[in-house]
Amino acid sequence: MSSFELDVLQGLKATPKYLPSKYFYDHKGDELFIKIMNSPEYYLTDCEFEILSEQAKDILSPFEGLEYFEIIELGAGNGKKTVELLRGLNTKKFTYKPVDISSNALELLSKRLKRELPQVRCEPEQGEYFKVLESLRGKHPKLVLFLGSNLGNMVDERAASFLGALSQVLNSGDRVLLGLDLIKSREIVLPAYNDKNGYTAAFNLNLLKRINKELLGDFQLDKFVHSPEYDEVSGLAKSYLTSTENQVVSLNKPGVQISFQKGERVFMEVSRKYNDQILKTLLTRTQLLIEERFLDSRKYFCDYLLAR
Ligand code: AVJ
Repeated sequence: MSSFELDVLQGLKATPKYLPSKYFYDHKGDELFIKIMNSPEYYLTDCEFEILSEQAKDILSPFEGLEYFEIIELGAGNGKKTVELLRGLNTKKFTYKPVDISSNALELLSKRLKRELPQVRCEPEQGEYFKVLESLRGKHPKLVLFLGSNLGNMVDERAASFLGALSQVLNSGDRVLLGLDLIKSREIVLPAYNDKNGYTAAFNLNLLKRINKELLGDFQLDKFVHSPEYDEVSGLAKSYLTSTENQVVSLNKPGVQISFQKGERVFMEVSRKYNDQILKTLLTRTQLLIEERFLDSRKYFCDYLLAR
């Protein structure tokens, strides 16, 4: 059984039901995520783009005097923001190693880099963050980029263990640039996860489509609605798909039937919002310290420079 099949089965048999958001990113999912990032409601990308393009020099200053270093990007996506950061650098001095779960996204990124920064040495690697960590060990000084509030898709416990594992493969003096969306009012956050064009709804429903295709399922997409929620005290944004009626769905690949009650929700994704305190708690059992904060002009988003 593939891990997709196992994970889907486990999630749909659980109470309450859930599906892992890491499976959003098939070809169609990548396309929809780019549409989300380009939506006016999705402020995260604009904020981080502003930070990286206007403060690149300050962000990279710890690496200024070095002869050679590596820039590793976890969950690189299409690299639009990263190009801004790399633009000012002397290309002989570093190698850029983007890592992403989507080989499709890595291809788009390589093309963008060839077009916009043809001199940059780029060594892409396809894989899951947790699984590629070991391969990061090495003696060259490193800057690890983990941008876009990608950490927010992990529940706190998992985020803490991820940061711990990351810290363990780094050497003293290495840095992490961690891009995190900050806690703010629901008037700003909720629309980012419920855009008017319906790209976010389609992004969530696309996972049901993927299950239909790859696990021979018969989900009827018009019988589920996207229902996001956000609690501005805890900073947790969550997405659900809610069943609009009592129904039974078959997955012919594992050969199971799953019943849904009218109004029953399938938990799809957490997008955590942060503040200093939450980050410090996640860092307690790591050897990483907050060295600097880089904010956008609206103070919606923060790129934290962490030092090991
Ligand atoms: C990929 C984690 C940055 O949670 O904001 C966007 C994914 N999901 N809209 C986020 C996402 C729905 C996104 N990150």
